Amino acid sequence: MVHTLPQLPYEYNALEPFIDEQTMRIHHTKHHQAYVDKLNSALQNFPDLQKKSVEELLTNFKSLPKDVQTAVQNHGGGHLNHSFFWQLLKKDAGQPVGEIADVLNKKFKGFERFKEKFSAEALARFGSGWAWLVLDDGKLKITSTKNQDSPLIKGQTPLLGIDVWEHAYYLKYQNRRAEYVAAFFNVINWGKVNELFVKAKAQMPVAEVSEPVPQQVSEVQPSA
Ligand code: MN3
Repeated sequence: MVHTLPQLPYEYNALEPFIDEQTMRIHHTKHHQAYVDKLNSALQNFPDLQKKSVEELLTNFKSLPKDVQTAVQNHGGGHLNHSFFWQLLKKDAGQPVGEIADVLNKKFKGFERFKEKFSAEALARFGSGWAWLVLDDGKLKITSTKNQDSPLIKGQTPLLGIDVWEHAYYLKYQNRRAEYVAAFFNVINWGKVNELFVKAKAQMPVAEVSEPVPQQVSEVQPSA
């Protein structure tokens, strides 16, 4: 497949004043587009790999030919991370909703504590990278990655992520990453985060995020 730049589900100015229009426009049409183009070019000599989605490429990263691994890690990761990031942002976003709200409260002893820990992770990531909320072996975890490394490479399922490359905030916030991270909390699409959580939870044996269920036979019962 030829990888393409996904459209944003909102206007470039939708996230003002928290993330400015110019940053969104350049981030999407220049930075994200460059990851897409470089991924396509890296896969030119690998017809088998061209059939795979970027999720498949990253999930099976270790089985890829050595000479394409770095390109997939950087540009495949860049393409996937940004595609993910755009969906997680929303105009007029509110507080966490649904199951993820309960689980964050329980796990981090309140949403404010979660916010502190997630922000601290985003500030501690030295240089370029991302901070994440992931499901790792059924457990919620706050973590970060360098450059464009995707949590998928480590077998983790991302639920929320913040791009802390300077290109994501420099025009408006310059060196003030902490202000950008604080602003990010005004534009998180918690409905989407919850949807990802519910989907990921259904696909894995969950140790921590739900009470143990003796036998999950009820899952296969028809609903009507
Ligand atoms: Mn970026």
